[in-house]
Amino acid sequence: MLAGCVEWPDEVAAEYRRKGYWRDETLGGLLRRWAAEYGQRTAVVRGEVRWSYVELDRRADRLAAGFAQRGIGSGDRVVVHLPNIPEFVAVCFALFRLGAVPVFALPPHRSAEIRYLCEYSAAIAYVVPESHAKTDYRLIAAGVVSTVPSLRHVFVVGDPGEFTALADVDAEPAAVPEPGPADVAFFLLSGGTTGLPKLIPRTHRDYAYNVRITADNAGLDVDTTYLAVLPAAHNYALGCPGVLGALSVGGTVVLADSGNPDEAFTLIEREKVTMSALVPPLALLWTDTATERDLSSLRLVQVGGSRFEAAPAARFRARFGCVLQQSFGMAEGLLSQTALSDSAEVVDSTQGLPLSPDDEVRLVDADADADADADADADAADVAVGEVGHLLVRGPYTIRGYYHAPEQNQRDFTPDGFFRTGDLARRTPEGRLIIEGRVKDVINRGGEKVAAEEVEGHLLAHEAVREVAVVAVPDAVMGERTCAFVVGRAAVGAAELKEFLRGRGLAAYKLPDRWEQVESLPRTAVGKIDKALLREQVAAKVSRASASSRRRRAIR
Ligand code: OOB
Repeated sequence: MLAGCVEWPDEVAAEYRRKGYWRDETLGGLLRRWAAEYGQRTAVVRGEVRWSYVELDRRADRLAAGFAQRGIGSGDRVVVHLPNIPEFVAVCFALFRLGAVPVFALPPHRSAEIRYLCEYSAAIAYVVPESHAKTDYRLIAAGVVSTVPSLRHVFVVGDPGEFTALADVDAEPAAVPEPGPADVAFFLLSGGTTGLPKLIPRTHRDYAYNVRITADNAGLDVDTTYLAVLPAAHNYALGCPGVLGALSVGGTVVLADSGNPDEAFTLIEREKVTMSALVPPLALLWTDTATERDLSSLRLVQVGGSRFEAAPAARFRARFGCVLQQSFGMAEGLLSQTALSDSAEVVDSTQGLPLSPDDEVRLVDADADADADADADADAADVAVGEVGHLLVRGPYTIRGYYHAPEQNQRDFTPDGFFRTGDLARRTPEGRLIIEGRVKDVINRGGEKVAAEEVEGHLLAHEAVREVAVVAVPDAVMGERTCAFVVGRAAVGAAELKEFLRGRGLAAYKLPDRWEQVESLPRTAVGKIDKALLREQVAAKVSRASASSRRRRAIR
């Protein structure tokens, strides 16, 4: 295993193998098997581009040979920053086959996130599109390359400018030493629990299992056409069951740029899409968008990433007449989803059951661990059925530690290996989970995670900012948005601070939606910033404002 990663204990690993969860397979090897089995069936579609399984397999081999020629091999980290295009899939499998390790950046990330990921992972290569969403990614690359010494290659899909065209990374397939099932296949980015987001090492065998159980639970088969509207670089659309799940059963993956109903509905009609996965704001948008398109092929839609309330869930089912599957998941591992056979009531109001019989889920007294102390959790009592507790988990596809993060691991994992998710949940008598909130310092902006400390750190770099606290404010569509409370040394406006954050290369979704200029920040008894109070204050303000605007509308 890669240095800096935490392994499952030997006896636990042996048990997971004995039970057949972990098999002697790698993700690169699986594609070889799928290509042999599904040959000329369509694997990947984007616009006019259609690749069969054989074609995808061949491209992965040629790319792998090309990467190998350039010195990329086993254990090397490669930051992959691609939107939903076929090259994303080919690059992933090429790297999997070499045992090189993709680090999955999300399309909206900008130079601040990319520099951090490259430095953290000591990446030797960075893969970008020429441009996407009106942004020239070669400019991001140019800025990052000049400051990250480990970066030796930049590969560009499209016109490479000063860099190397991915199209030129092409060579006759050659035998390369392949990784083993226990090796790290790729790194996902955590949404953050405390501090800056961490890298999550997922191994070939644990992720192959992740894909298998989610594909099973969603009933995928060769007739599945999966529409990827969320970034394929995110766990949800990558393998829960997502792109890899659809490929694992001989289905077809249709790659979309976004969940925009115009684009998505057109693709559903044209490609006879049977399944997709959405975050709640997109599910609301789809529900409320009238269309003449024929969407009758749609059989299953998963919704997750943030809380999907019962009322919009019921409306969604009524509108599309398809099965809805609530998904609660995390890049660190655990997945809990409703089943295809669950009643409407269960689907609308729970996040279903953890998917593996060996997912060990604990709900512990959340007050006992208010100070985020892992040792406290290990001793904390489990709450009674139906009561809300802090969700801890351990299992065959949940990591035992973040990459190179001993201090964070001390906080986020109990001594006996449970991951402290930072989520608050309760359990029904049948064991179904209902996610009730969270203790981690993260804002869940409609499924996009914003680590408060990350944004605060950037704001504190502004000379006029003395103190700052970023908290969640409730929002009807997004669930939550971000609010920054700022104590200034000098007068400084929201517009200037936003521009400042953009200038530092922060992804747009992390820019605070709302700003509150204050004289000071409230403190708790131990002197920490009282974020709970700030959240209450801004929530009350927002609700007063919306009540008075409702009154104004009523009077008119
Ligand atoms: C998914 O993964 P991440 O890593 O972006 O975010 C994980 C966190 C969870 O710890 C929880 O706080 C929140 O997102 N979350 C939900 C939720 N699903 C995720 N909160 C409430 N209700 C839900 N249904 O978001 C993710 C990964 C795989 C599948 C689905 C979602």
